[in-house]
Amino acid sequence: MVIEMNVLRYEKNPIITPKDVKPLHDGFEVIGAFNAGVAKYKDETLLLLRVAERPISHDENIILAPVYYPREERLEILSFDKRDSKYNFEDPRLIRLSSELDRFEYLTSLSYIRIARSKDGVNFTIDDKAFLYPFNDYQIYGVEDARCTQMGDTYYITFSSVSEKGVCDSLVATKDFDSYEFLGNVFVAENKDVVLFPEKVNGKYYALHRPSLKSIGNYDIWLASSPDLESWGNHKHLIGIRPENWDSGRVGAGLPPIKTDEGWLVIYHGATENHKYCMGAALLDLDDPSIVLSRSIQPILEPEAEYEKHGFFGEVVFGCGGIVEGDKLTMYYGVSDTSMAVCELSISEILKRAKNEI
Ligand code: MAN
Repeated sequence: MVIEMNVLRYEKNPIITPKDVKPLHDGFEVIGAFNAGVAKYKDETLLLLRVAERPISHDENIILAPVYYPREERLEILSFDKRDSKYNFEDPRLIRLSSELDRFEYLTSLSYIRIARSKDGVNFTIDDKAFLYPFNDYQIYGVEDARCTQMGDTYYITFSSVSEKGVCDSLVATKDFDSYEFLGNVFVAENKDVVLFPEKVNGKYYALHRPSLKSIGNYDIWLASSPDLESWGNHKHLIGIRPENWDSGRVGAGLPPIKTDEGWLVIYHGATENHKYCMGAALLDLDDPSIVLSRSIQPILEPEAEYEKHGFFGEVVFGCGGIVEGDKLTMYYGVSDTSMAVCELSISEILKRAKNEI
């Protein structure tokens, strides 16, 4: 018997919407403030928002694509005619060649990471400037989907860097959420959803990552370890897609793994082939995270509320971080590639679901 999970969605949801964010670029509109990494810093909750800005098109037949060249600090706006059959514009996020629908040529928005700060975890003030704005050649189409893992007084932030070279994963470290140190592109393209464990296991750092395979294999979660956070190896396949399930199309790590008495609790996203995104849970062995102890058959969160079902790209809940206090997980999650929402869940209940006891 499947018992409903107790998911307490906040009444104020969505807590941050594009309207709350002032565009950084003249002639642009903010179309998304979503998929935020989360940090507890001093007495504040910080959301590392993915802000997506799009050049405003004044002609309904014209689709624009922004590209930013950091070396020259130059923003270029490319223009495409919707009637040009060489291109396909069906997915609002992308511009694709009609002859190659399994890849994209350009994105219709430029994403960067901007910080929202709050003392109560619900009412946020958004910084006037970007925290992470494209700063190298691997990021000319933007930086996306930050995850933040605290170790001591240092916060490590992983994110996707997008360019014509592919989507790779980059790492920066900060102690003050003002400046940061770039530690490199830690996972080669094409890869997404890199999430660091909050402590070493048997003397090594660990990360979950998601290669996006093209010739054979699926969009599955892998595990890697590192002596120094910069060079990663010992890759192991960890959590695969499950045909006919809510995670049949792709899976990817969500929040930094949570240490519990029963194991590392991994809260990940899974999507169907039709791009409906839910969140689910798996449990890894504390001493050897390459051992999957169990995995939820049912999701822990799925798109149900209006703001989760409708938006720029609907039917998406996408959690990248949360705050744990005792048994309570306050999970912040992107909704419909548009806004941020928050809910409270019980860790012990998630563990039960991960073990398929509820
Ligand atoms: C996917 C989506 C987009 C994202 C691109 C590049 O198509 O997640 O939102 O911009 O990949 O990462």
